[in-house]
Amino acid sequence: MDYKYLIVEKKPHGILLLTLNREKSLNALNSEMLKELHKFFARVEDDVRCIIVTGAGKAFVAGADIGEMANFSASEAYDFAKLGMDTFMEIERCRVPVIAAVNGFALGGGCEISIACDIRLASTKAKFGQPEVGLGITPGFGGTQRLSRTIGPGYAKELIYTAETIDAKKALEIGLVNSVYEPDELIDKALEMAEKIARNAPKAVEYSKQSIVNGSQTDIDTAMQIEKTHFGLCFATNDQKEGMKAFLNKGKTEFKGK
Ligand code: CO8
Repeated sequence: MDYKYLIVEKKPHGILLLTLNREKSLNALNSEMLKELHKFFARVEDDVRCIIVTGAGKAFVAGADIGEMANFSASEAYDFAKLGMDTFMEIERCRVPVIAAVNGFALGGGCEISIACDIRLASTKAKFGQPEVGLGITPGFGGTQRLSRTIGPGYAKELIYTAETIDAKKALEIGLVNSVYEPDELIDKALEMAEKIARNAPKAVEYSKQSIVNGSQTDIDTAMQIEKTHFGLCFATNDQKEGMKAFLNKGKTEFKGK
């Protein structure tokens, strides 16, 4: 499939490297790019095991496109927020883990897309922030909800109310990113992590993701029920049988995803 703003590279072990590519505007998200992203995440093929998202040039994503938003009516703004939210929900609910390799500015919608991903790795050049209130708007692509759930309400409120930008070191300190790497190491480190994920039983990884994502949005009893259901479903897979047999025979297995 051809995209105007997305570069999709197939890497070994079922890994896709997705580069957001609107470099002249620091990969700012316009409607067209959001629609492409929605399409991409809604159609992840069966042989894919992990997706890495990064940005072309010096930015990851410098936010939603301010030029496009500037003259929105309230209803156009609502529709744009809905498009962004639906798109990021596709990422959050994507069958396979999604790693954000944050290479530079991740501001506003850029920070929001990173927190819709499962894991964030950052380059030392990454900068995070929710500058919206400085533009007279609120975060609108899920930031008020996902940021609190990722780093807790205290830091989320500080970032959103002050509109301040933080560097990668501070992002690591507050748990917004898992690790920080030199810029030229970032993609290799993300690929390394993706390969580790890809070597494990695909259905077990998928069910784990569903348990974490769906369980975090409900009460503890329902969440435990979700985990039990997924745990049980693993025992209907061949990979569970082969994986445990290989352990007991002190061997190894190549998981098939079935
Ligand atoms: N939208 C549109 N264009 C942008 C954006 C953006 N978010 N960010 C950068 N650009 C453009 C610049 O206008 C510039 O274009 P040109 O070359 O034509 O003048 C080009 O990218 C390069 O940018 P700069 O020259 O400004 O580069 P600097 O290195 O000097 O600065 C910054 C980089 C600090 C990232 C700066 O560009 C900046 O502050 N950008 C805006 C960041 C921002 O405020 N982002 C939040 C936007 S609001 C948002 O994301 C809300 C999400 C929810 C929306 C819900 C809708 C209802």
